[in-house]
Amino acid sequence: MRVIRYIKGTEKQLAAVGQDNQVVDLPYADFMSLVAAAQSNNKTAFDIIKQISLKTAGKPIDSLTLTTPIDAPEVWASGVTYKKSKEARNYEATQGKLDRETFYDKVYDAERPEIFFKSTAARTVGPNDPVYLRSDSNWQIPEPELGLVIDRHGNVLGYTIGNDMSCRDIEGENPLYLPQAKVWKSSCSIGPAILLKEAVEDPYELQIKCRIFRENELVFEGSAFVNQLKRTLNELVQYLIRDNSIFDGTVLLTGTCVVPPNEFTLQDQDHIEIEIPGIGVLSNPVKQSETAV
Ligand code: DO4
Ligand code: MG
Repeated sequence: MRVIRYIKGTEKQLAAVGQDNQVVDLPYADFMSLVAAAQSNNKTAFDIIKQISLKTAGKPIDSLTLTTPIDAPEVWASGVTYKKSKEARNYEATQGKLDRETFYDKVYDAERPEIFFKSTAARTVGPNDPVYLRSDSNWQIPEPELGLVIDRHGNVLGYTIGNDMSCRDIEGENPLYLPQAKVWKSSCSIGPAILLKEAVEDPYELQIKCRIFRENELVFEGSAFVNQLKRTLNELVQYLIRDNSIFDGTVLLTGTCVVPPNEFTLQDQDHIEIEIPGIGVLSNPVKQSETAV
């Protein structure tokens, strides 16, 4: 069972999507209101949706204009949680020489994970919105990641897809540039749905796929499973919430495990698709930012 939002007139309408891709409107302002209503009745969001869906006829999801499933007040991200990411970061940091131990080797093995601030609601885009390229980077990639939707206590409420757009040259020049390599206008995309926690038997079995198209040709395709993660999802959440103020509906991205080849960089008008079967396909065109440097 998934939760989406779509554009209805001038509003964002919360809705549930069943296995048959039929959409039923939900009488709640947003995802956290649904969760709060469920909790005040000692139920889960899954129970409430099941009741409503049984009584209501659905409409096909393809007929709707989807938007972010939640206005996540903050998006945080985890780094170097997969071997593939460690290898890619080492390539950036050593200019391909791979001749020394780096901070990335150390953080991959350390007890404390890398957790960084990624985005705010205003910088985060949803399905079919453009993600932007920085004007001062020549080496940019999407980072397809599993996103955890959590409440203020760190309880996982559901799973979504995130794109942690990244500038490999800026981070590779100096890791202290990480905020600029990670955060700019429309550098984060989430959606298209929240797969309810109760609907997922084992999140480590989820598969993450990424496809990049240029002039309608497939120029990159890759996939991996969440079970390749070096750490547990709970460990990442526990480090995020430790001594921190976290807000209901925060999204924690869990790191990338699919990295395009080192010679690849995104271009204006490319098209990115990130798919997690069970959640859907997060599809975004790529747009060059117009700021001159
Ligand atoms: O230190 C860089 C961040 C790495 C990252 O975003 C990832 O592994 O997904
Ligand atoms: Mg990342």
